[in-house]
Amino acid sequence: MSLRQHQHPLIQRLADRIEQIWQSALPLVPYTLPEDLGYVEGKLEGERLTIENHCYQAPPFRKLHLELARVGESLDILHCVMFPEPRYDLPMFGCDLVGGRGQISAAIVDLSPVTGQLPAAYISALSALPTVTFSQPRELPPWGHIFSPFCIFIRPQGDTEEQQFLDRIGEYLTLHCQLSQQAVPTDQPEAIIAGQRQYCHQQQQNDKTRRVLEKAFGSAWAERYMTTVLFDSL
Ligand code: BLA
Repeated sequence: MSLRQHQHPLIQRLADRIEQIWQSALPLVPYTLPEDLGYVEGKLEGERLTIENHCYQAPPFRKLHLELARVGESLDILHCVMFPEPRYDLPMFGCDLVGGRGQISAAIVDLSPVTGQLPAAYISALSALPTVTFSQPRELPPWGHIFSPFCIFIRPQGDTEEQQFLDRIGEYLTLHCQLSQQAVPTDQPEAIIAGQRQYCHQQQQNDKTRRVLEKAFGSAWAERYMTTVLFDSL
């Protein structure tokens, strides 16, 4: 039984959209996660947490990760990160949708640079997208200085904004798949490796994610999951 069919409709649609764009733009091959971490269920003091991972590889990405999660009967999560190979100075595509019972409370998408600034081709392509405005922007947490000026972090209001957010993610992702295919490798990956490490280190400071995982699986498991599956650095 697929978790997706039971999740918030925006999460289902976004998961479908991400996979559809990946399949049409990239030559995907399966990526094997540590064996016990593909599909996991946990229950300690809190509610049951179910996690379903979809993981691939395709040049020039070392890992494409789409994760669907459900806490209890009501909290639904979509998490997606694309990790470029370290020889490519490409941004990290990341998005996270958190919500349930009809309302998405957090919707974030970004193409985050790892060596200071986004490549010029990304800046011009992102700047050329038509402007969209959302009525309830949210403030980034202190660890969020890793995100680019193109980061969108909102609480979407109503069907129109949900659709606009979905479309904007599709645009970021399509553009990223296209531009990544033209990227030229460097023979000096040190700065890129350091940048990806910093990105992952900052994401690991997200206490809201950590707390959900700790409540269901305990703190050692949460630490291992955050550092090997969600944000593994090189
Ligand atoms: C917020 N992430 C959250 C929240 C929860 C989770 C419960 C709080 C929702 C809210 O404030 O309305 C939980 N997210 C999870 C869990 C997983 C997950 C359990 O992915 C995985 C199993 N988070 C990411 C990525 C980004 C991200 C890739 O995983 C961005 C590219 C961002 N999530 C992010 C941010 C917040 C958030 C910025 C708000 C944090 C805050 O307000 O402190």
